[in-house]
Amino acid sequence: MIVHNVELVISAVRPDQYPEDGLPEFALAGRSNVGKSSFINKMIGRKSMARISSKPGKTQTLNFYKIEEKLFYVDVPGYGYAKVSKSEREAWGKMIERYITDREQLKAVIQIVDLRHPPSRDDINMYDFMKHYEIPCIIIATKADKIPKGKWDKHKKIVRETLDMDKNDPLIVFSSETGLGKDAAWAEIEKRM
Ligand SMILES: Nc1nc2c(ncn2[C@@H]2O[C@H](COP(=O)(O)OP(=O)(O)OP(=O)(O)O)[C@@H](O)[C@H]2O)c(=O)[nH]1
Ligand SMILES: [Mg+2]
Repeated sequence: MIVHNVELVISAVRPDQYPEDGLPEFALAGRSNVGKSSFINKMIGRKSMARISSKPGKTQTLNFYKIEEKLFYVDVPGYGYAKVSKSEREAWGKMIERYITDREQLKAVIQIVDLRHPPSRDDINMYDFMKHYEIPCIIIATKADKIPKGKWDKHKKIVRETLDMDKNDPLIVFSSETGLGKDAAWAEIEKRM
């Protein structure tokens, strides 16, 4: 998709603030600092529409980006950020859980993992959570530019095995630096709109 129009419609913390357009929504999930906001920016061809962290934990609300009046990307705060308190973590969990499990417009969760490292315990829990609620998911293994091309397949296999991925779920090697995987990711998204 070639994107001309992007609008941050709302930064929501509660369901009554979610947009009411009825457009399909695609939510980003992943560890804090893994590259969720950078993924959105690359997909829409903007340098800094979604806020990129210099510090982890930057995204605190559900940020609904409307793309071409056709879909929303929902940027979600990352999990596993060590410096948040237990009560903040619980509030985060409730907000995300409510959105993911109750939202009719949610067509898929785009789970971002770091291609360089095996998925963490939190990554595995997130994936299991989606399987439990039967939420369609697209797995993006990002920061591919940081490892040599010759190692991508090996790392991809580790991601698939560690998450114990359903063989029908797509796993796309991606880079927000180079744009690798962008067309493949759009194809998976457009299929689910
Ligand atoms: N080399 C490289 N760096 C990346 C890539 N994607 C993200 N980064 C860097 O990783 C850092 C975190 O990126 P963000 O997109 O802010 O991560 P996030 O998942 O949105 O983080 P939170 O909002 O804190 O959960 C930034 O310094 C990015 O520039 C990538 O594909 N390649
Ligand atoms: Mg972010």
